[in-house]
This record gives sequence, C-alpha cells and structure tokens, in this order.
Amino acid sequence: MNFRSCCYRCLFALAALATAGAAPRPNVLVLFADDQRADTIAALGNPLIRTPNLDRLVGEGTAFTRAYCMGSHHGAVCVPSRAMLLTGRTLFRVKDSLEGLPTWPEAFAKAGYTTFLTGKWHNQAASALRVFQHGRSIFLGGMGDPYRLPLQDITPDHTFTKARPSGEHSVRLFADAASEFIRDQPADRPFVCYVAFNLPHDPRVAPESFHRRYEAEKPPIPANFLPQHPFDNGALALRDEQLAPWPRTPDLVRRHLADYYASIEFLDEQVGRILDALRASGRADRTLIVYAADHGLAIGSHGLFGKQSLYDHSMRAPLILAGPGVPKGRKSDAMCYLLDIFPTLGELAGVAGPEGSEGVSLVPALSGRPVPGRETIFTAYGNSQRAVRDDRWKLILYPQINKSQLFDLSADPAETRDLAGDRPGEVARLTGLLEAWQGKLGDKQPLTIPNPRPAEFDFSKVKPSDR
Ligand SMILES: [Ca+2]
Repeated sequence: MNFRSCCYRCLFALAALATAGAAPRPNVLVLFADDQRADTIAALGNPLIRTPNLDRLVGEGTAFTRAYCMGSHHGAVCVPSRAMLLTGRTLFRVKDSLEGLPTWPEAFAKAGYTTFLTGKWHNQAASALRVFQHGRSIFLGGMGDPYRLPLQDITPDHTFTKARPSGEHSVRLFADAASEFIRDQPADRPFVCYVAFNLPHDPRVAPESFHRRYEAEKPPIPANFLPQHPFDNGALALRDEQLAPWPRTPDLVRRHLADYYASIEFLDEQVGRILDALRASGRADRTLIVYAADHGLAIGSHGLFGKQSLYDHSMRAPLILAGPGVPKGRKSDAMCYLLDIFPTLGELAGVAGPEGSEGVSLVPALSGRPVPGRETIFTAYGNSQRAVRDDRWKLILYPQINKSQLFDLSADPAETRDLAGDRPGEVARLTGLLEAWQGKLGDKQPLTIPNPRPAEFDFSKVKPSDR
C-alpha cells in the first residue's frame, strides 16, 4: 500500500469511529477447505458437482483460477500449506510448527480485530493459542471419523478445554461455531473468523443423503487417468497412495470421486449456513470473504491418489475473494499463491503484515493489472520434485531420477503429453526460471544428482488397502 492510501484509510477510520461508532474496517471471514481440487466448483466449470453456495459466492466476488500451494517438505502437505497461509512466508522459511513465527491473525489483532478459530488446526496446539484470541470446536489432530473427532474450545483464560461430544459431523460443528461467533460480535469491532474445514480430505464422510446423490451417476474418470504413475516421483509409497490398490481401475476411481463430490456438496451446504449467518448479522457488506483450500488432490489423475505431486490437480486450489473493494462476477487468471491471501486482505483492510511475510497483495489483479513477482509460479515437493510454470509452459524436474517433464498448459491443461524431448529450448529456459526461484527462496536442492536411482517403481513392494 502506498503512503497516501494508508493515510486516507487511517483518517477514514478515525472519522468513522468519531461519528457513527461503526466498525471502520471490514471484517474478514476465511473459509478454508482441506484437499479440494480447483476443478470442483460448478460455477467455475464443473457441471457434474452441485455447489450452489460456492456458485453464489463466485457470482458475488472474483475467482482466481491459477492459485497455487507452493508445495511441501513432506507428505503432510496440509501442514506447510497452512503455515504459509497464516505467516505469508514462503515454503523454505516455514516449519511445521508456527513457534517463533509472527502471523497475520496476530497482526489483525494488533490492529484492533477480534480473532477466532474453528476447525482443523495442524500446526501444533500451543501455536493455535498464540495465533488466535478465541476458538471453538478446534480439531488438533490429523484425520479421523468426523462424527467422533475430539474437539477443543479455547477458554477465557486461554487454554484448551475438551468440547462436549455431540455426535454431529465435525464440519457442521465448525459451521455452528463460526455462525455463532459472527452473530455474537459487537458492531463496533471488526473480526477475523478463520474456519478450517476437514473436508473433502479422506475419509470423505458426509451424511448418507449426500453420498446417495452421486451413487447412481458417479463422476467419470479424469482426462489424465492412468492405472499407475509411469515412474517413481519419490512419493509413491506414502499413505495417501495406499488408499487404493494398483493398478487403479476406472470403477474404483469413480467410486472415490463420488465420495469426494458428496463431501464437497455437504461442505458447500455448511458454507451456505455460515454465509446465511453473516447476511443475517447485517454485516455482509462490510465483510471480506475468502474461500480457498490448502491444495488439491490427484484421486486417480496420473495414477496417483494423494497430493504429493506438482501436477496442477494437486498444487492448484480454488480461491474466491468477495466483499468491499472486490469486483463481482469476475474471474482472474493472475497467477498467485495461497500465501498471498492474507497480504491481500491486509491491504484491503489497512492492516500491516507481520514481520517476515513475503506474500504479495493481489489487489492489482482485482483491476486486471499485473501482480509483481507472480509472472511465474514455482512449486516444490521434498527433495524429489521441482516445477515452474509461466503463462503457457510448465516444467517439472525429478532430481532423484534426473527426469524432466514439459507440458503445454494452454493446449494440454490436464498435463498428459510430455514434450520435454521435443522442446529442449523451453526446458532450458524454464530451468533458468526455476533456478532463479530457488535462489530467491533459499532452496538448496540440486536439480540433477550424480547417482540417480532407477526411475521404475516396484508397485508390488507396497500393500495398499482394497478400499
Ligand atoms: Ca490438506
């Protein structure tokens, strides 16, 4: 934000306080899904899924169609994704815990906001108590039966206490908690309400009626379906890949997709309940709303099931922004990271970021202007995958097997035709871009190694479930 607009905001804030006593700054509602692919919202081009509440939000705001998670150090991609979101830091400058890292919710609290957490917390319990002032129905674990999750509330003296078991689906409880928080907030104080759902993450359990809706007509297999991944990407023996046996079959993938879509439709219903509560509170026109997910998921694409790859299905996520200052009914193809969300909210709300935040504000993109530093997108997974994309091309390198893939995303968005052998010039150019990102981010991973391991993966070595 420039100096003049900052001064203008401050003056406006003071004037508003002095005259009307109304909240001078917009409220912030962050709705954050878990493992939701970018291509699972009806209004954004998927005719097979029903997401009426997200569709309405798309109509009321701007949808970013090229929003990415920057990647992960390990298989639990959720963890660094959330650490990046909350700190605005890039991948190599976050840890699994937020200990010692200043966060955006704390910056909003310093600016006079009341901050509230409900839902999945994946960055260690002590950090949650530091990052948020208030909280209800918080899940501090990884995953489990959503009807029996041990949930915690934050007490007035700022410790955790076990929430009373209710037998309700956890996502419904998160929506209840968020709705009640919004309802109870005084009009003269702005809030940040952060809702981290644990869907559509497996076990992908929604109320039975939602599963029935996709049973008769299961979604088709994706365009990039494969029975197994064609080479060892360094993440094939992980838990997420063992959710289904190899070779993957079309029938099995369609069954998993049906559960996935059912979970998303149920999640959409709960999002609708929160948005209804916001509208009923009379504060909808003064509230910035974000809907996003921590990353995507393969669920049959490229023979994979998890999110431990750099294909678009796994690193791209939905991102919808709505509220004061955000154009309605627009789509933006500006490239960005999820770690840019809070810097954007910070600019729109006039809140300065915490120390160490590296994300950039997407406010220029709202009026179609370029976002500095986002001409290309870099992604990383462990020591086994690195990728970079520009407007048209995407290069993925696999350093442990010295392999590269090149995709023309404009002609082949499903990443099915590897052109690395045909286009050495593009591979060299993109490798240069990738190295520049590595230098900027502090990523020390060599892009080739002297003694690569064999590229073939022995699928008989792992014992997947037969779910
Ligand atoms: Ca996740």
